[in-house]
Amino acid sequence: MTQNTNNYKIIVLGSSGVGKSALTVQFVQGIFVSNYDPTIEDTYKKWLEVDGRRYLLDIWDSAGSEQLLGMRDRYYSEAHGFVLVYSITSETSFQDAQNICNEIIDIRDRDDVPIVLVGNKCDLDDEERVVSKFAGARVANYELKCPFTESSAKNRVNVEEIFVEIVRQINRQKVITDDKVRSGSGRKWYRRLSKCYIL
Ligand SMILES: Nc1nc2c(ncn2[C@@H]2O[C@H](COP(=O)(O)OP(=O)(O)OP(=O)(O)O)[C@@H](O)[C@H]2O)c(=O)[nH]1
Ligand SMILES: [Mg+2]
Repeated sequence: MTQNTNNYKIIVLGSSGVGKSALTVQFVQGIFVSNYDPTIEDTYKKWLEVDGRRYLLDIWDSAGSEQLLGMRDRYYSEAHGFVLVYSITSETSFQDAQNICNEIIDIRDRDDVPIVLVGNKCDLDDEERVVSKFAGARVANYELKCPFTESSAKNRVNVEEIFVEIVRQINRQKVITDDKVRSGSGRKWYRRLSKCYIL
C-alpha cells in the first residue's frame, strides 16, 4: 500500500557548543555524543510519524552561528522549519538564539516561519543553569511567539518532541498559507503560527 509522505527540510541553529549535534544525533541514532567536535555541516534523514502521517525529515545540523557566514542566507531561505537551540548554561547563547530568530523573520520577510525555541542541557539544572525556564518561556511567548521547550540530549528529554512540534508548525503554516492563497489576502496578513507553550 502506498502512503502519502511529506519531505521537510529542518535546520538546527544556535551558538557553538549548545548541543545542536548532540540533539540531532540523539534524535536520529538514539545515542548521546559526549565529546565535542565542532560541526561544519552534517545532514541526516529520518522518518517520523506525526498525528498519523509519516514525514521524511532532512535535518541539517549547522555550524555554530558564529561560523555560519556565507551559508546563512541559503539556510534561512531554503528550510521549511527551524530548531533554534541555546544552552541553559549560557546567557550569550540565549541572546544569540533571539538574534537568529529575528534574522530569519527579516530574511523571510514574514513572521509565521515555523520555529521551535529549545533550551538544551536541562540535565545541568542544579549545577550550571544561568537561564531560567521562565525566561525561556517568556521570550518565546512574548517576543519570538513560538513554541518552547527545554531538553537534554544527554538524557533524551524532549528530543523527539522537538521534531514532532516543528512538523506540526510546518503543517500549520501550510494551512494558513493555503487559506491565504485561496482568499487572495496580502502577505502582511500573516500572524505567528501559535502561542508559546512548554512541550
Ligand atoms: N550535559 C549535557 N551536555 C550536552 C548536552 N548536549 C550536548 N552536550 C555536550 O556539549 C558539547 C557540545 O555539544 P555539540 O552537540 O557538539 O554542540 P554543537 O551545538 O553541535 O556545537 P557546534 O557544532 O560547534 O556548533 C559536547 O561535549 C556535548 O556532549 C546535554 O543535553 N547535556
Ligand atoms: Mg555541532
